[in-house]
Amino acid sequence: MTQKTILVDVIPPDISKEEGMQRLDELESLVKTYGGIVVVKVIQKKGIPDYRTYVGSGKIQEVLTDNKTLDKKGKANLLIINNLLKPSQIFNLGEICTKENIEVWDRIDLILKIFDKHAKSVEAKLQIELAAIRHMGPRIYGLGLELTRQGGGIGTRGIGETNIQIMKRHLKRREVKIREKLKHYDLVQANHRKQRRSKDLKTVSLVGYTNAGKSTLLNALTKKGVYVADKLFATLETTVGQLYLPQSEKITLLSDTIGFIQDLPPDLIDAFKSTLGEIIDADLLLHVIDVSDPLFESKILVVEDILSELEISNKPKIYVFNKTDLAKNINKEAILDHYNSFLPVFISSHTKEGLPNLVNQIEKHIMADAINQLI
Ligand SMILES: Nc1nc2c(ncn2[C@@H]2O[C@H](COP(=O)(O)OP(=O)(O)OP(=O)(O)O)[C@@H](O)[C@H]2O)c(=O)[nH]1
Ligand SMILES: [Mg+2]
Repeated sequence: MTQKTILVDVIPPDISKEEGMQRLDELESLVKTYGGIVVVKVIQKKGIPDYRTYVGSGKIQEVLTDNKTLDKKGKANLLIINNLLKPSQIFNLGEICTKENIEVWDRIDLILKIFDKHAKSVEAKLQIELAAIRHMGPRIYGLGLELTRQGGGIGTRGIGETNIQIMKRHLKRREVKIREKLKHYDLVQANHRKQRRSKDLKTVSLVGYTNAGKSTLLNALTKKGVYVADKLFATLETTVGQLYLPQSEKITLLSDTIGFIQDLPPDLIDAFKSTLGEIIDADLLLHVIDVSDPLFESKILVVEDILSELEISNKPKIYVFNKTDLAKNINKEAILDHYNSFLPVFISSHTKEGLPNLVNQIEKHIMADAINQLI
């Protein structure tokens, strides 16, 4: 069944209406990637989110009442809040919305559902399951709290708590098992990387916000035919291609992996460490930026925050401003000036403009690195 979705975003009062709409547009793209349809979009400006239901309860009632007036075809069956909610807030909202046959997800639920739907490798599936346990687990523990608070009769409370204890133990055991399995993949990949190092192969990793054009760039620079789409999270796995460096006549490896997005909790990033291993071990990062996106500056900061989370913010990197064919009115001088320390280059992965210069910059870096290691 197609999910007909109501989107709600709670934003601080100082965020402009325009930025608010752009946040909702991103959420809508995520819903489309998942295969759902958006029927209503709501923004609530609120300094502090509601303690019980995150969105103010008046607002929720208003949304539900409006939904009732729609005909059967248009009625929503899913409500997504564009934020990270506390377990009790999801529980309370769920209590209100199930009466109207509407399910409630937060932003991370949606991202996890997309990953789950699109992941193919066993490794990616394990990482997603781990992330889901880390994200959903506290809801079950939180539910324990809810039941204790609400439980009238001693008997019912006892039963509720016992079930929750069983569930909690089950999830803990599953988490340990998944982590063990993932360790095996970590080892296999670490061995691959060791072998490459012994062959003196350097690795360059593409990083960036989702949809920036990382996979398109990988395809333009190597013979890999990676899946490219105007969707968020088109890539969920790591691909490594070979890049020929013409001056030194050497090969370097270029890897592409999952993109980043704002509001990813550290637990989720941690679950994906196995896929992100390639980035963590890379000799050089190419931070790919969609320069035609009006929000590109704030997206650069989101990516930098995640790199810090992964403890690799100090790795050598080149800022690659992509999609110049779509961004005719940008002020290149100002960008060059502002991001000067990250050796900014402008490219279009579509028209291939700027690619020789990018390869040149990569080669300079790799060769300088090799010379440094000799000294
Ligand atoms: N016009 C134009 N479109 C581009 C360019 N580079 C990529 N695109 C388009 O941007 C969209 C996203 O490209 P991808 O390469 O899938 O982006 P990605 O960064 O790998 O995205 P995820 O894997 O989802 O994180 C696709 O529709 C591409 O065709 C470019 O230089 N110019
Ligand atoms: Mg991709």
